[in-house]
Amino acid sequence: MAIQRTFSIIKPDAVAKNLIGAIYSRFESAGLTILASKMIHMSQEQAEGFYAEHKGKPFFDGLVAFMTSGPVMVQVLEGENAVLANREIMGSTNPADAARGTIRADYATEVSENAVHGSDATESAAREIAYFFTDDEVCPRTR
Ligand code: DAT
Ligand code: MG
Repeated sequence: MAIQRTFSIIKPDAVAKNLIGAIYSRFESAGLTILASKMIHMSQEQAEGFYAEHKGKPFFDGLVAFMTSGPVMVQVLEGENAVLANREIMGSTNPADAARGTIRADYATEVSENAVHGSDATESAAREIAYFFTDDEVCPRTR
């Protein structure tokens, strides 16, 4: 195992439900350290670019509409095996399939509005972090 960084979004549904603090608490309790964080309201172009891998799928337009429907929190998380660790605490894409106690099981009900995003690999994590953060916005712990 190694220390990794991953990229996370608290999606518009969870922000609207005032769940930012509850979800940040899940990250920290799981040993994931927040190295960067900001609230943004994504433009259509930003959301389309972020989800480019899904362009052409039947849910793409709805996904972009949802992700631009309200503000989101974007963050960089760091920790042991962070990519997988974050995916584990998120739960399955469809909240109906998500394991008990995961973020999606507890805070989402629809596959189309599933509370959080998390990178699926170290390569996508690096790309996604660079998509939303400059190097000087990411603050490694010094103590
Ligand atoms: P994940 O977010 O778990 O990585 P994904 O990359 O397959 O899942 O899909 C990205 C997002 O697209 C997902 O969080 C919600 C939406 N999505 C995926 N499959 C969907 C579907 N069948 N219907 C509606 N939205 C879907
Ligand atoms: Mg994905």
